[in-house]
Amino acid sequence: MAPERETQETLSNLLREDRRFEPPADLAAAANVTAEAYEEAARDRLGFWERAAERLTWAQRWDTTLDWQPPFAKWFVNGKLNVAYNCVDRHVEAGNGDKVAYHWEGEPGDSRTITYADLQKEVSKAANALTELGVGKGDRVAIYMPMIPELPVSLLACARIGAIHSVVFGGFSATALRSRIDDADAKLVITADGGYRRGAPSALKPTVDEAVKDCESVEHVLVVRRTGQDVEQNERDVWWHDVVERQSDQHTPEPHDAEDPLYILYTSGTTGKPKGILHTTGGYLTQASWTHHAVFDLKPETDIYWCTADIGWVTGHSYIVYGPLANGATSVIYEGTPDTPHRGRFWEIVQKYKVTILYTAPTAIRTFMKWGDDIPAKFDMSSLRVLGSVGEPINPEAYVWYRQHIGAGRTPVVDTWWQTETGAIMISPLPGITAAKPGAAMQPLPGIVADVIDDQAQSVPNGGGGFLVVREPWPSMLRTIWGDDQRYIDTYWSRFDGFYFPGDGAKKDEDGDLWLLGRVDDVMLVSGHNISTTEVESALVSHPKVAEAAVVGATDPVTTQAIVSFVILRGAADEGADIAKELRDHVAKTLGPIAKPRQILIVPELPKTRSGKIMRRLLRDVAENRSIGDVTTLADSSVMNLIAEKLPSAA
Ligand code: 6R9
Repeated sequence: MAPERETQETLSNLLREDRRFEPPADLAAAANVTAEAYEEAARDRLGFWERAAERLTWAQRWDTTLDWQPPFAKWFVNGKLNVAYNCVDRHVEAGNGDKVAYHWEGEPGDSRTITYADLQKEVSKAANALTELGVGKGDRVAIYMPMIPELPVSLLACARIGAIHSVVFGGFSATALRSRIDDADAKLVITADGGYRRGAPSALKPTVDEAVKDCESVEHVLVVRRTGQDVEQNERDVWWHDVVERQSDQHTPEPHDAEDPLYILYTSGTTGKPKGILHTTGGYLTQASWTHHAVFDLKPETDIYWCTADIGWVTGHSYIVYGPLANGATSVIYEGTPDTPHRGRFWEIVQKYKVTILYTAPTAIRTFMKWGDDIPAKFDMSSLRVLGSVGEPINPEAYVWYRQHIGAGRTPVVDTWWQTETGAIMISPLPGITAAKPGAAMQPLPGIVADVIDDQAQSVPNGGGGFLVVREPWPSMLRTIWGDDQRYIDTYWSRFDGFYFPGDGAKKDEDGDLWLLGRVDDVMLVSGHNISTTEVESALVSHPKVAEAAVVGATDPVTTQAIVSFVILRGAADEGADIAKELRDHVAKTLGPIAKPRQILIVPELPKTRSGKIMRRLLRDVAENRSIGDVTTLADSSVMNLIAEKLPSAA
């Protein structure tokens, strides 16, 4: 047997999952999108995206739908539209000015209700202020803010005047912020004195002060007062309440070209300098809004939608700001953490606003599992009708727990695969159509052509595993890496000629449905078998005592790599003397002896990026007794010490 074949079979034969969840009949009967959408898109892919684009309001219709000079795409060529007009003004003009755009919930318990008419005024004032500060079309604006209403207002104000925003997550250091300001040559930084996190004000302004020191491109720093903390007043600083509040609340949005840049968002990747992912106007908004309408079955008149991500990540850009607003949705925005002031905070918010659609991440779901079933059980969450997941592969056990304990066993769960680079959801079940399998992203959305290929770039048969690729351009695809076309080509389009390679492994099951297996860099090689970290982690999480698990391959003289697992136990679970043996045997029984971990370490926390993804690279350093590498993208750097302390008790 050739090694590649063996690889595929190993990948495909590990985890077996037979559970299926049919869509609820009432949801299916009234769904926004029916199975015909797949046929329609298969017959005429570009026509399908044209109809999706027609959901938006264009000042001038495009003349060519797609201009594809691989790997550079232009969508809706010569079309003109204004993103802020589409997200705000057109809803007011349609008579929906009194409709709530955002129910904003501050961490300390303060709240604000912002209607579409309010948003139109706020965005207009902010757009006028940006103009007064000398920001014009094509200029870059760095935004470093807590999750307060002025954050989406800032994005929309930039979009309105055609300035390019670059949001930097509020947890990043001054060095990280500075390198992003420099790379984009930003003219303005918008920030706040601070935000609330874990029950206390957390300062942001000092980080900005440090970042912009001696930085020539930045002309002004616009500061929102949120916490009332003391801030240093520098020459370039201006207060939001001085400059924005006195502006006129009238502003005429100019149409921009469909291919004018909308934003840059930096993604760190695994190594090297952060990549400034560039998104443009018409195609991005088309796919962000269509996917939000389709994947969440959004009914703008009745739904209350809540995406728990931070706007600092792409999920917040596409599914808190642009998608939902383009669709006229009513959304919830929450400023703080899920455990402040108590571990039921999310469920209290669901109950308070009668949230119907909830979109969160596997890392959060596994944390809630760890905290215990009794917490969500205390709240009335009968309003929920669709649940979503994004950010990492969702382990089948976490999926089933989410459906059961948050969705009362009624709600479909959509596992949505996509990236900063893809701009919008690419692979996902559709809640009124798909009989979903826990842990599977299922099928590419209508209009998306994705596949799993082997290292010879051949499509793998059902039952096979390999590399996920996208075969055709899509409207919300990144256009390039800011200022570095060559890196764009090298990173995404060079591994397989003519295909976009996102860097993820995947398998096709016997029905041809897709299962994401994590980053290909994380795949382990054990005695000649490729084993995915995701599958071993899912096997561990399927044990009743386990809340979370991270698995890495550590160099081993006999087996090339050996599986080392880091495990967090569930709240009430008792370690017991033989827990390591119990878990090793459980993995062997679930996946087969080849996947049995050499070592199981019980740890209190796992190292995660600030967006909640497990950093296996650091765990590999631990497993191979190396000094620990670069921890600057880690959310909490003390975690590595907690893990190191656990090493002597290694099983
Ligand atoms: C939206 C977002 C992208 C990477 C991606 C993949 C992982 C995201 C996933 C998933 C399995 C899912 N990922 N969603 N893996 N199933 N449903 O997270 O963007 O921060 O750029 O990360 O996240 O590895 O390549 P981004």
